[in-house]
Amino acid sequence: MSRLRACGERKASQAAVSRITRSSQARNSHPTGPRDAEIGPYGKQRKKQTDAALAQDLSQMSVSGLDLLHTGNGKMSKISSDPGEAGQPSGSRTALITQPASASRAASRGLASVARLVKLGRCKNVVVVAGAGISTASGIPDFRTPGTGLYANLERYSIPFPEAIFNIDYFSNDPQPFFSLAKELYPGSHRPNYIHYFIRMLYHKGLLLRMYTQNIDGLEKLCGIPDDKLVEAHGSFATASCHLCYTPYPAEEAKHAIMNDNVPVCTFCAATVKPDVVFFGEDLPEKYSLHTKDFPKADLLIIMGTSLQIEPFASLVNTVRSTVPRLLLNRHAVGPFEKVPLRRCDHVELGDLEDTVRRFADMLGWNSEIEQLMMSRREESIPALVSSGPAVSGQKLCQSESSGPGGRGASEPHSRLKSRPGAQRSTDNSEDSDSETDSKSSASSGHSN
Ligand code: CNA
Repeated sequence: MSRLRACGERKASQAAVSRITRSSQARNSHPTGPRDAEIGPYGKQRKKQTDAALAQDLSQMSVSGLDLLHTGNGKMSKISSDPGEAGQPSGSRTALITQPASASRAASRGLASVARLVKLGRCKNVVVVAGAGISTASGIPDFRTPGTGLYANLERYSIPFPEAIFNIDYFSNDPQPFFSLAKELYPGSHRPNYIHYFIRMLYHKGLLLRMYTQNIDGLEKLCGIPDDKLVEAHGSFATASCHLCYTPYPAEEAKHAIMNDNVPVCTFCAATVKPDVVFFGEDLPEKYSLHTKDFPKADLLIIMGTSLQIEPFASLVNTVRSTVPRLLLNRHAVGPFEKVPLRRCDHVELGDLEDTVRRFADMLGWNSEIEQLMMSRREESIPALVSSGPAVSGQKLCQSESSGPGGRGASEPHSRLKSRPGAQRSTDNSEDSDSETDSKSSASSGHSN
């Protein structure tokens, strides 16, 4: 059955699920949905408080991080229109540096409140929403951090505007900028850090309902978060396919081609193959639709290391129930956390993510367990997160404008490479292995929900 036809059938059988396409547009910072309509002044709608500790926690929530959200003139900062600064309220850096001890204490109380809720056993369905900021401690630059982010260092990719690197039309015309970036991001050369292992510990404790990541570096899987607990919303390098007709292509061969400055070419239509990383305008993986079940079920939402600038991912954070605590751990306030006053159950802890997560783990009493886990994993080799078999067909709901020449008959793919001038095709692919097996087996000691 051709992949396109298969997509059509899936579509028909999922009539209620609309296509979900990645958008390069910054999110609307106003939370949407019925939840907001219910929010009243602080304390007014507090219900079902069953113990004094919880009541105290909730009363502290509304003040967490507030001092950090104001600029010197007491007004809320605006998001800069400069893509390099997007998501960073002006003045927030100064506010962070000069914050009085009381502000710091208020923010830490927020973290402590959430830790207390976890310890009280009130958070058993934790959803984590993450972005590139969780991997900067592993040495992978994010997009938007001024100075170090990829958007500030684009000269080496020779692209006219930052988003071009993930623009499918641009890729169609010239895949080289993305392939240069892919060479840096391909799983295999970076290790998960303390933050990844903290999330893995949530899983190990039986508390992780699901992690939704925008990252494509594969470090979540590498640290042992099992596949069924992970939604890689912007795809991954684990599979590859033709960017025009979506014929699957062996991911391992695509990697070898790209790493050796060759262009992997579709055996069916001769268009360029790309790893199944979701570009702007492309559909998100089918698994993303799990959010419709997960977010209403969540009892704690932790948002880490993301500027919440990319839709539809950014809006996910607005789909938990209004009574559910949302904890933002980031260098600066983003998305709905830029609004003052904060929602009643919102907490913001600003600063370096690894420091914050270490403090959080300390409060939970998990630190030594996490360190031990990291030590044990460090002794293992890093598997490459590229499957050795052919790419899995039907990974996506259905890609947009699927009109590639001859896309209706995905035959068994064979490798065929279009060499760039002066580049040699490498044939040695023996070091790649399937990581999914690894992460599943390594995580098997944990509890699954
Ligand atoms: P982004 O827009 O670059 O935002 C990252 C956020 O994390 C910013 O708000 C930073 O301030 C914050 N941050 C970075 N480092 C730290 C730190 N050490 N401590 C605290 N906060 C920190 O990236 P998003 O994830 O929001 O954007 C989504 C894009 C980025 C996705 O489509 C990814 O594919 C893409 N991306 C992924 C990777 C990766 O896989 N590691 C790397 C670069 C870009």
